Amino acid sequence: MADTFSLQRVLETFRSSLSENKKVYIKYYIAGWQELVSFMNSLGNVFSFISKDVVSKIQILENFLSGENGSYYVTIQSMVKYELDNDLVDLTKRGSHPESGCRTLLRLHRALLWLELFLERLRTSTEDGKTSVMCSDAYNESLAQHHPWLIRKAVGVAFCALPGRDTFFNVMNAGDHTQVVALLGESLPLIAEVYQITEDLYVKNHLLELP
Ligand code: 1PW
Repeated sequence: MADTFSLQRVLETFRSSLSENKKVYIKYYIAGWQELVSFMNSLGNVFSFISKDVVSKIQILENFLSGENGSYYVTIQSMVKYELDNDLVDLTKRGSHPESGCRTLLRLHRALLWLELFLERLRTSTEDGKTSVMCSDAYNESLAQHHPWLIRKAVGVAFCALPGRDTFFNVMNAGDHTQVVALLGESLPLIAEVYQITEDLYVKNHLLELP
């Protein structure tokens, strides 16, 4: 991971996460999140409680991937099959498998919808658009319904500290505004596809409400 964030790299990583036969590679999925974490960190301390949680989720998945059963964790599809076949998932309440790969990835998956909605708003925003509003609208439409009141409040405070649209575009390191917008237009369908494949898999296996 390089020091400076680049939107291009995030998108390339998510692109690499999709195999030809529509499997999602966990290695690249979490690498994409790692890039986003470096981005959040560059936005200041107010985001550190958000990035800390994402970092710990990335770490859990990385540990599975590099552990003795790592070969089952290569794709999201193989992980779901392996964990379900071997009763490694707490399905209704947290018990002996509180940090399964399935429930951990579900948290990132829900956050990915937020990201998708937010980037879509940013892409179609006009010069006077406020990033804090785009962020919180996207949040309220997605992740917020999975968060308790206290977290929603804290996330709301963090959003208020977001830099303006211009700074945001610059931090993304992807050229001028037109280029950023073009890059977003090209890549959002990709993030949406990764999201949808995961969503379908989780629906099919009744995993969307994992505790
Ligand atoms: C500026 C663009 C950045 C996009 C990053 C999106 C990341 C959103 C993560 C929000 C995390 C808020 C604090 C943590 C909350 C956890 O309780 C929650 N985690 C997530 C990722 O939603 C649920 O995890 P848990 O408590 O069930 O282990």
